[in-house]
Amino acid sequence: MTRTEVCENMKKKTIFVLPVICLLILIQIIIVDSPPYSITDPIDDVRHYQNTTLVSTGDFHDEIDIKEFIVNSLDMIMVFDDIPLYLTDYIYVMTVFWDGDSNSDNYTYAQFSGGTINQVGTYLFDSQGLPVVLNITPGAITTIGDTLKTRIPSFALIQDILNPQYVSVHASYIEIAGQNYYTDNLTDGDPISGTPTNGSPGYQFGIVISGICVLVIVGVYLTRKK
Ligand SMILES: [Ca+2]
Ligand SMILES: [Ca+2]
Repeated sequence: MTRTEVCENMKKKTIFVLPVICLLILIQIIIVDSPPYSITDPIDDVRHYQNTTLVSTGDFHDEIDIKEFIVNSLDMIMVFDDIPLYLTDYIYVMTVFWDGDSNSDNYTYAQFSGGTINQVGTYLFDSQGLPVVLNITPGAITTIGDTLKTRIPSFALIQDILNPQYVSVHASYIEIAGQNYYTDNLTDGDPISGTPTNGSPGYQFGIVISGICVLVIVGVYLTRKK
């Protein structure tokens, strides 16, 4: 190969490689520069139930007192008044419904509880309601200071990740001895009367399922402790 041919070859390679490099840089810029989705919750608004009766609302168990919930292009983050605990009798749940078409029930569900359950899953469906992504990642949730953070499985496949359709996050502590139940939750979006995307049967079904999951966990704890 002559020197001229080598130069020509390099030029051709550059023509192909350069756009790819530019695209990668652009993706990085978009990920870094996009402002995250964030919702806030007051501090000292933890509800205290005894048996099933609401006793008071106030400054109880800072480790479940939600301050903020954040979604960036990669992660979901819950911020508390104190360090969240991966211990028996504690339950932390994050449920986020994503953008989709009229038949969508795309969502990510994360659970961190009891010192035994640490799991996050993303479930995405096509326009026929058939599953296209079912990505469950065990052990992905970590505590960092006063936060609980998890990478969102298949984040790159979620449309409009910084503009979720509906968010429901929840933290609770069960004190069996005194039949005390402490809980704080934060929601955003309307699960019933939102846009047509929000109102699909699958979407509401998903919310009911996540609610049932919490109830089942609480039931298991109460039964175990009797
Ligand atoms: Ca507090
Ligand atoms: Ca709170």
